[in-house]
Amino acid sequence: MIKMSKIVRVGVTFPPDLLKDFDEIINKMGYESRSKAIQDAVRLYVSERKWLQDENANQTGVILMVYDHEKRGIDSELTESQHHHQELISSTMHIHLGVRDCLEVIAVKGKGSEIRHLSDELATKKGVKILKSVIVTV
Ligand code: NI
Repeated sequence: MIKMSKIVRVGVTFPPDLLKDFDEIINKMGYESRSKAIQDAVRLYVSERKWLQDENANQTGVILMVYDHEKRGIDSELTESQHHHQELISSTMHIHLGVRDCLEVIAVKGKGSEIRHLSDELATKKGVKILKSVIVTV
């Protein structure tokens, strides 16, 4: 019986500019092989999108947001939302950025649909300027 190789070779085409940018970045990062860098990039892509497909599965990640703490009522609204979803939240880190802006990093663990619900609830509050959810599915 012939043993199947664990590595599959594929041919991919790239627009030259994209490949140039990619190579510049991975060289600065210190990648020795383009294949390893492409594998990592694809793994990240899959990981970022997998949770969108399977919202019932347990997921882990962080919600990262920047908000203006001088917006009236925002601090208590954000705290209230987080208390409401305390079963999802493992930890919250708060960093004061400048005079008005705050960065909050919320570590979450739970059903994908519930993480999305919390993420949407926070993102739509007045005063929240940036919100990103990073879910890691390995
Ligand atoms: Ni702050």
